[in-house]
Amino acid sequence: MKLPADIERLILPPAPVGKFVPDEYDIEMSDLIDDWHKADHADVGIIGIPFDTGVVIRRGCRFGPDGVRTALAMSTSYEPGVDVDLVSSGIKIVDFGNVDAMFTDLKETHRRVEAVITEVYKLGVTPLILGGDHSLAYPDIKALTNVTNGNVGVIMIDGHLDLRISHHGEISSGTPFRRMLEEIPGQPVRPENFVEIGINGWHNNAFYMDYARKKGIRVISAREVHQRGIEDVVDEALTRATDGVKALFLSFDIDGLDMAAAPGTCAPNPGGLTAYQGLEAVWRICQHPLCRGIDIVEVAPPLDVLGLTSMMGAALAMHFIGARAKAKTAGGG
Ligand SMILES: [Mn+2]
Repeated sequence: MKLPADIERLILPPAPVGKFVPDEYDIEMSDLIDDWHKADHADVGIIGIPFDTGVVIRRGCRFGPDGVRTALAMSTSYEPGVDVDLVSSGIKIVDFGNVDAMFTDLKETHRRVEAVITEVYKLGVTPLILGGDHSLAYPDIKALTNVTNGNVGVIMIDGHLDLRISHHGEISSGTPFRRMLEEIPGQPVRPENFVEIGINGWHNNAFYMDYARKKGIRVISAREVHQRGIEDVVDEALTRATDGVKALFLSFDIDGLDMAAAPGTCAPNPGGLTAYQGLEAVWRICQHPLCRGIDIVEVAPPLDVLGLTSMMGAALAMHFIGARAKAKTAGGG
């Protein structure tokens, strides 16, 4: 595959996913990730964005992409619960590396992210984006609208609404979805195609919840997920988000999970989704035939405990790859 030269200059080679205590019958992720330069095509392309200037609380998620890649080294090709084997599915995975982020310039970083991911979409590759802070969801989703001419549905998993107008006049990790609804020129995401899952905790405010309600955004709290079950909630979210759209994007903020599953993040939450609920949401949402990408954001290795949050991020990434493998075998694509 080939990217335009001005785009290739914006990405830095990834730290390779290493080998990890291999059994002769294990196929590890290091065996399954191809060099993108040499690959003819790929189904899934990993892209890291080591950037956390949008964080207003505790920084550290600029180290997220390489934290998750390190944890991916412990992953193999098969998961018994979903019974998918990546090898027999024939799914092709590449790693494009990390976007060359500028810590001192959020808008320039967003411009680079949008440019790189737009070109990845033009190659027909489904991006697996590793953040980085949640401000990046805006350029991630804008890139998809660039290639679909709008008509994108979005499901977001998060502890927080992320619908702020601004933080003291600036773009932050609290503003991406307000921007997605109001600022994508000519082709913003329609509120009725946007669903938030997992919102919880005394870090939100009624003003922005009112905005969500008035706009017609469906907000499903973590409490509602615990009471109804993730399966039912995902069914509802998929019905809403895919109604009349050409493509679906999942934005997964690791702080939508309970702090037991994701302690290493800028704003950990008691009462968030369980690890199972997060994994099951990815599994169900990302098998959808319209699914065109995911970002997994706010994994902050310097704030982590025993590397658990990086492992959680890697497990979500593997469930995404597994779901795309399942979709590929189901759809014959
Ligand atoms: Mn968020």
